[in-house]
Amino acid sequence: MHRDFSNVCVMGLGYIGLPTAALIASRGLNVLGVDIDPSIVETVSDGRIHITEADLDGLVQKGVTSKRLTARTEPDRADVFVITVPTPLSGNKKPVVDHVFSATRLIAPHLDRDSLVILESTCPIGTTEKVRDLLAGLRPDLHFPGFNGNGREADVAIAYCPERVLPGRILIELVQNDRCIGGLTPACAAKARRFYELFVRGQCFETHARTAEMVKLTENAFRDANIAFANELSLICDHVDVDVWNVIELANRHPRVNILKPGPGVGGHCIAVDPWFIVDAAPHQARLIRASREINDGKADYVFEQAMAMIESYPDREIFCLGLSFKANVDDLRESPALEIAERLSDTYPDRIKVVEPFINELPDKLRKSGARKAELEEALANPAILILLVDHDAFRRVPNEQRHRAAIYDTRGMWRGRNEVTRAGSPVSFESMPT
Ligand code: SAJ
Repeated sequence: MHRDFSNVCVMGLGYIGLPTAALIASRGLNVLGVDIDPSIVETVSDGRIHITEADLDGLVQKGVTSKRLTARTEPDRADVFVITVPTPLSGNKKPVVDHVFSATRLIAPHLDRDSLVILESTCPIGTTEKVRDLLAGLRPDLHFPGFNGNGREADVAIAYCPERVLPGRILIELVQNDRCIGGLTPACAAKARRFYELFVRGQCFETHARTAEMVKLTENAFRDANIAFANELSLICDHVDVDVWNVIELANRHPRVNILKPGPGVGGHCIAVDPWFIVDAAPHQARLIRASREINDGKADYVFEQAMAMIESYPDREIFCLGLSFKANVDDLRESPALEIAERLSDTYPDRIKVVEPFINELPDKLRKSGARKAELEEALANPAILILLVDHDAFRRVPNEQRHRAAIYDTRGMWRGRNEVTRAGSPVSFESMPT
């Protein structure tokens, strides 16, 4: 069954590429992981990992030891090429697809009759067709899907199959989640599906590449809009002096209401980014999607201002920011609102900000240069300090009420709502006057 797909080349060994490569290798296929960064290639070749993700270290080590997983800076001949490279946003909120096209150029010389090319990176609508056009230009000796081949079957199959795994649960979700398989032609989709069925237990749904591209963007824009609702609600509740957490808890008892959690904003390389791809493609139509992005980005500004107000009311206290990552229990700082808020506070109060972040060893340069210092949780709890809780890491959740009741707390995640505390998503509250 593996014959068509026995050699797989995964282009990009990041948060998606590396777990995907290791998982495929664990199913008995030979996987070459390719990354342009030699330090990543060296780390993976040693059987180690450069990111934090549950159970990934063991799987990579096993893959490398069994020689099923190798890593290099250049691709080689393979039956399947899976492109999992980043597609960031430019400063003016336009998708940057350059990495996809350079990965495409790199694989072009290694394509053969019967090769399968799969694009997994989040992309603007039409990118899979552009990948095909680029390959067709580079390999005039091969026939590509959707080009006039005078009735001849395409030599190379091309499909768009977006990843949809949640950081922190990547290995579980790579196997369990349903997949959307978008072929440039039905034959491409059918072939890509056979490949995914080697390691996916969820259902695989075949569709057109353009539809699959839109599905991926839709999923993240949907979540962004839902979080924007919660964030806007938190501002409204602060304004009318009502506890938003209580409102959400009670509203969610309605059988058809399920409000997400407000926070300091939305981060990560997906939800904070992908909706802009839709806005870029349809600026006049994507009004709610744009507004959601603006509401979620604006929440970080609001939290920064509220934190400043709290710091001004406790001028003599030490200030601790709890958490920097974009969400709980990960080490990923990309687009993190917590990082942005900590940086802005440290710029405003140089040499005064201490940061507790159990998932990283060193503070990012910008924070260090403004005099911020890394601290342990115990230090933050030792004396009555200002605690600005930015990330809902489990380590923070476990702090008992009696260890924090003397602190001035700004709980942006609604995590420390206890018997003795009134916490808001927006305004700072709490504290030393609370009974023990
Ligand atoms: N957040 C809130 N309130 C909530 C839920 C999340 O403020 O109620 C914040 C988080 O703190 C974080 C951000 O939103 O800053 C995004 O976190 P997330 O856990 O919602 O999503 P990601 O970015 O880790 O992963 C998303 C997922 N997409 C959806 O749930 C629709 C994942 O399935 C995708 O594979 C991933 O994006 C991706 O790679 O596109």
